[in-house]
Amino acid sequence: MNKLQRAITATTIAGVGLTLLASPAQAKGDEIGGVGEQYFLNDSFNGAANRVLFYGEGRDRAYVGDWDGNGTDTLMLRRGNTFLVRNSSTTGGADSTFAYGDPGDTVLVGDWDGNGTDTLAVRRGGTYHVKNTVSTGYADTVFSYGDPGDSVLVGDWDGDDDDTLVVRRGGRYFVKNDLNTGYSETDFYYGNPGDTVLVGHWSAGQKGDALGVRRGGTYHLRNSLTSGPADTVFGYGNPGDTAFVGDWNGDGIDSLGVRRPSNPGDDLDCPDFPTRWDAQAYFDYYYPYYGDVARLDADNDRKACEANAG
Ligand SMILES: [Ca+2]
Ligand SMILES: [Ca+2]
Ligand SMILES: [Ca+2]
Ligand SMILES: [Ca+2]
Repeated sequence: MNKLQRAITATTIAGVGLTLLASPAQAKGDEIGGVGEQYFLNDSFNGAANRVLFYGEGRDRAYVGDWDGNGTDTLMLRRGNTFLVRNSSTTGGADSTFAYGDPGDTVLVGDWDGNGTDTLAVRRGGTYHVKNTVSTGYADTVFSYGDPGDSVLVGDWDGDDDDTLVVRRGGRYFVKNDLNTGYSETDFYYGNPGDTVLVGHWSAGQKGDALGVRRGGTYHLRNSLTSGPADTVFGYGNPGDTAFVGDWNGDGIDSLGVRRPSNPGDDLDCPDFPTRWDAQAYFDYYYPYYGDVARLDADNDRKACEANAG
């Protein structure tokens, strides 16, 4: 829709060059992605989760944000256009629910007005419908940025506390620091075009949010949108995990979490599934995390219960 402003600064940062895994976007502000009802949160940059919790169902869509403005990020689940808010990072049910947008809408999370509370924006193509309260109702702000097919990241790029958008095209990022229709203000290069990129406030001294790159189970975090090597490199979880970002303990520093199904054990056998396709769906759901946990694939060709009818 809008042509983004041409290069003002072209700065290459984070010169790590490893083989890439194909992964969905897992940035702050976007849907977490992945499956599983089990969440492993880590308040520091090491390999061990210090909070493990269960929330909702494995196929729920999930988002991270500070819904009550108390300084800590927690999960929110989505079923169609119903959102289930939880305000603590512990196992339990929703604290509140509300409806917003249409079931097929793409939803982004951000603190759009800088008041300390995260709310939703609905994306329809290159147009964004921003709402500054977590409740049912009409959008407070509507603006357009970039093209309908662009991937976007949400963050506080200039450190003034409000979140805005970056359009990502391959390894190039176009920054805008307000929610008005118009051109980008700056752009820069980061990592490789195929990288999975995370957004976060990784360190106490940094101004606003910066980026991190995920390669398999290794994370390369850079504390500013400037040239240079990663400031923090560490391993977390498994390469198949879905990773996401939040400030779980409210210390102002964002860290990681991963999402994973809980292990179902070997309770089911092929005759327990109505059709082989049901068995295959079960197999495909758990295989990335636990392998053939129910032993449905006797000949190891990743086709489950081929002898079943259907
Ligand atoms: Ca909160
Ligand atoms: Ca807000
Ligand atoms: Ca900002
Ligand atoms: Ca924190």
